[in-house]
Amino acid sequence: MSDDDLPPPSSGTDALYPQSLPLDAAAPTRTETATLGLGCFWGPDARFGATPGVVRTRVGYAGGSSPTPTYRDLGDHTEVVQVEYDPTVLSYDALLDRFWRWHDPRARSAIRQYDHLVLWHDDEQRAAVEASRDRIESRRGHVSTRTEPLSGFTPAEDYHQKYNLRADDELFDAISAVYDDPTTLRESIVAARLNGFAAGDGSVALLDDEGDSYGLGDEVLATLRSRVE
Ligand code: MHO
Repeated sequence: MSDDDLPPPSSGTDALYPQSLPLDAAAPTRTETATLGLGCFWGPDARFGATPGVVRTRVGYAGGSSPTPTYRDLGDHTEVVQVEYDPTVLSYDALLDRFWRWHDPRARSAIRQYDHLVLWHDDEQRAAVEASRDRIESRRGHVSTRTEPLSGFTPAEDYHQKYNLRADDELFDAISAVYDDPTTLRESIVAARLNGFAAGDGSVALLDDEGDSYGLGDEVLATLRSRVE
């Protein structure tokens, strides 16, 4: 199962991937993609962004049938985060494990916009989703989380992408100086990590492990450290 087998996302992800920063230039060529809804998409965008093995994140709308969802006119869609990951570092099962831990599967959202849902991309993901759901159900009782096939993904407006990073003037200015195009920023691995650190989801271990490959200099590294210490 690789992204080569998948239909392209409905729009907006065909731009060239960013290359200027070392971690982006060293991106794995083979990635897989998961699409998950965990309520407001700002939070999970940051948490997955700070997860080792996650390559790219983007937030958007999925799980409904209306043709052109926007934040103001969502139709029957739900806020989701799309997580592109390196399967040699992080498995789909490990991602699912986080998904189930990061929400209460028995709690149903009052509005569809914030439903908990996992949208499988193929039969292999479907089997993993159903097995994990059955495990949880047998231990904890009825699961309200929606489990469905993916049938399209519309990227959200630029101002929702890497939302926590956008609120962090110092980090946002540093990466915007390198990637001034919003689509390039959205697809940057470094931006995904910075978004995680901006939200407080980074860690000293992650910084020690890969901070030098962000390529943004010592001052930014010191700022990242201050966001987690
Ligand atoms: N409007 C809510 C959630 C935004 S989320 C992108 C808030 O201000 O927290 O739905």
